[in-house]
Amino acid sequence: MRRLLPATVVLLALAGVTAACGNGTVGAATTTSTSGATAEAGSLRGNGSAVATGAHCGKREVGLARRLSSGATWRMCLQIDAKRGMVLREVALTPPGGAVTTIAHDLSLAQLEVPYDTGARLTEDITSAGFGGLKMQDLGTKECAGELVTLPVPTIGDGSQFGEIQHRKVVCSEVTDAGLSYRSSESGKVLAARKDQWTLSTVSKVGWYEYVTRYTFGADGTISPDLGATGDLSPVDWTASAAKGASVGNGDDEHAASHSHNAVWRVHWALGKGPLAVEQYDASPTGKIGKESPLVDGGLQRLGHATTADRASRRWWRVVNPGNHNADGHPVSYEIDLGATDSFELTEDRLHGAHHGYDVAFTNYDACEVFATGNDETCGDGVPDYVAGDTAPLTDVVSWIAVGFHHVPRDEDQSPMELHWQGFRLVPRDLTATRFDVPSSRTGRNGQPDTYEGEPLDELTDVPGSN
Ligand SMILES: [Cu+2]
Repeated sequence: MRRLLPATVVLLALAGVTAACGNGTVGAATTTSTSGATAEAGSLRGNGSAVATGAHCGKREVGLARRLSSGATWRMCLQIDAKRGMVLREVALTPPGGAVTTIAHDLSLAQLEVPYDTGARLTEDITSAGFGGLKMQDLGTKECAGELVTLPVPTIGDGSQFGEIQHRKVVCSEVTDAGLSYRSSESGKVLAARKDQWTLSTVSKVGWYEYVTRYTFGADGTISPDLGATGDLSPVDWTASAAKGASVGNGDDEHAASHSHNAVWRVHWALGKGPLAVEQYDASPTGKIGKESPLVDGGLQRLGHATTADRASRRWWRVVNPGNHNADGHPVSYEIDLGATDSFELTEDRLHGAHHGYDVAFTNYDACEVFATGNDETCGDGVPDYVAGDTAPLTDVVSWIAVGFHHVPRDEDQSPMELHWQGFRLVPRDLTATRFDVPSSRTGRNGQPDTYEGEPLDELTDVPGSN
């Protein structure tokens, strides 16, 4: 189990949710620690000092905020949607000493498709079953070593029009140790620091599987969306074919069917105010060798219109605000880091005539475009339709991020199944001119230095062990 940090930062706050809302049933939001204490709403207490959250949350939302080890503060509004499950809204980050910046207007899962390799089953767990409503599980001390947050859980949509709203402890909020933040030794002195992170998670039981929706907010400004799966293998998806599954019982006759967990997340970006842009970075070796190493040329290319894109070596994307610069004069951006993923083509897209999957797609925001497939709205069935129908320049950017896991069952999946994870990271790129928490001895270090360990650089061209 991860070590739980002392409550250096607590909090929970909220704005706009203290009044009754929803079907007139919502009371003030509270959180309850697993030790039974209830967090005080309305202020953020970091290191003993109260900080207003400044969140402006809507009806059926709860405002949350945390100050982390770097001194950065995250704040956001949280809601539970019957289909999408946990939805994060107006996610804002205040670097230490900096101004608050809204990073994303909206962040949630947009689909989870599970096609079985036997061809016998395809589930769309977001648009069919839904991660919210009765599928969303109450949590206790086993699932949550931090604080439990009570949220309105609507059974239909966002609860604004139909269904019931239950108030249940469905979100776990934990601040945990996140390991080493940096280490750098200079002139025999070691500078090193650890960091913490803030995690929000829910559990949704869909059939035999139980899915953990998890968002981790780093002290360095990174957002890590992840989907975990546990529960049990499908008891009805077994096959005689060794090519379509793996034997997890005694011998080699019966195979639990292999299948894919095709997850797509939707991020509606903000990055402050003003029109945004999307850029793809690529780098390739030129084929020439320099004095010691191959020459590589790389650069950013603007993706001017809605598009899908695929992973490639040395390729990444960023969403950038060309009108919002950091103190170094660089436009503020966030990088989409897919990490390890099994690329996929959504089966529903293929059935609808799309010929090509994607790892990431970019479109202009449209409130009607919510799900990656099965959207079932006049604006299109899914992402390929959105891209095809979106001819305006990309400025109000939504990214659709596809992260797949081809699950070949193994003996250890019985029983219950060990949690397996898939996800990606959103990493600040030039949000601030330097790292958030510059130690005092490194203050002013920005750009190529004149000296290293007191030596002029021109005497350092052949430092032993340098690279
Ligand atoms: Cu699986």
